[in-house]
Amino acid sequence: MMAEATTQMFDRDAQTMPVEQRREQQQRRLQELLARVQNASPQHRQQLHGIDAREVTLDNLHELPTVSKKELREYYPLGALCVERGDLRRIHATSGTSGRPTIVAYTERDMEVMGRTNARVLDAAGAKQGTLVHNAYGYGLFTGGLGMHQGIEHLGACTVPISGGMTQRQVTLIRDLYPEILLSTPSYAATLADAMAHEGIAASANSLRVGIFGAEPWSEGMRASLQAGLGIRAMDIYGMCELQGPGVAFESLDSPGHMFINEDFFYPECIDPYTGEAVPEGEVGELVFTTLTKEAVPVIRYRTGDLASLQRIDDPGGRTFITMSRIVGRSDDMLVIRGVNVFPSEIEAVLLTDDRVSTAYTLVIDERGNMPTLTAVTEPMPDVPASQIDPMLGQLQHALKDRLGISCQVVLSPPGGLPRTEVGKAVRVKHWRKGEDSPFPGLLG
Ligand code: DLL
Repeated sequence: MMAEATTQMFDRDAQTMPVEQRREQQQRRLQELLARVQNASPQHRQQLHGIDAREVTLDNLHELPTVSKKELREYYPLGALCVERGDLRRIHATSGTSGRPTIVAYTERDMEVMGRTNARVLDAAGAKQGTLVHNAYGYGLFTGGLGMHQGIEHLGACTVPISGGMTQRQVTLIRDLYPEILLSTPSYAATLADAMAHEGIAASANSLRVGIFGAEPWSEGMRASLQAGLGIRAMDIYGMCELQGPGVAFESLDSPGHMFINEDFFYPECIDPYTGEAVPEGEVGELVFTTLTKEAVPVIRYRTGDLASLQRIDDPGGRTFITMSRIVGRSDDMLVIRGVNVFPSEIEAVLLTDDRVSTAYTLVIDERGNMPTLTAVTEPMPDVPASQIDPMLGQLQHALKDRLGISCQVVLSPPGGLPRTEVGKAVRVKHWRKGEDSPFPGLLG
């Protein structure tokens, strides 16, 4: 399967283009973009004020101001639009925690890029014309479902557009239709794995070969759990609505741990989130992207808030795109517990390397006292003997202290007692504030 995916690579010329030649293409696209958008919207006019677009190159791009989600929100709903409304073909949005959603829009060409980049993602996972793909990303305003759908159709594969939720029906359809590829958030894939185990369907007995998981943070521990629980290769996909949706970067079967960035469309930089300076290759910083060809709502130096590192690798499959690591955290997800910075994904990484606990967990930050404290609520697997529970808790707490540098209490809920993701993204962190009831009555407080 691997060799075939390599020899018959979809969009091979673009994916294997020599780096220097691609840089020229990026340079050309950057200049076209700047010339096109400079006066096309109030957002772009403000961001590019006083800048001579003809002088901007990939080498001095870092001197342009960045733009953040907060700044884009000021142009809600379509104040950053750079084309006529009549040229739009689709609108997506994210719910947004601050009340105002982020609206994104696409022209026909933007849709074509969405299809093409996601066809690359699927191809890198071994999909071909006719491959059956079970698409459990949410359909609707969220970009996941329809964005991947676009890629499946572009590749000529076949979709089961099931969306999220109704897990029982999903298990039945996977059993009856024999899809080879599963698309979903990692937390929903865990829900499906639990449901299949509950039905007595062994991991080796289902038809799935590969899962392409993203849209929320996950860890290598989760990867191992999903691979074992579903009998698949679990691959990472990264994206965000402001850039397009899914399909910004993807792993291939040959490149676990490295996601190729579709950098002919999304030009990446990695900066120190505090100073804004570029960080050296291989070091973790905040990802910043410029959408080189986007027409409807292009972004220039968009600060994603996502922390990862960039690295050029020698890809056995021949792709020449720069790669990014797994997302290690978001600058705004960082918990500061007694002065120590902690990312929820670090805690997941520790919990899920222990296969005596399930993939369901919730972190509770107890903020009722002067000093916040951290508790991880998880579940033992049903087959863990009672005599092992106490030693297991001790080992987990020890491993967490080792990794995080602060204490994290571990509390067990009865097997199956924690909420499972059904639709949307997993909510892993709960803040317990003064005057509020315990988020887990009977277990905490
Ligand atoms: O989540 C787009 C998407 C759909 C990506 C399907 C992958 C698959 P948003 O709803 O705008 O878009 O959320 C974007 O989700 O800034 C990251 O913080 C997070 N995220 C996305 N992919 C990953 C990943 C879609 N593979 C935000 N690992 C991003 C960790 C991810 N976090």
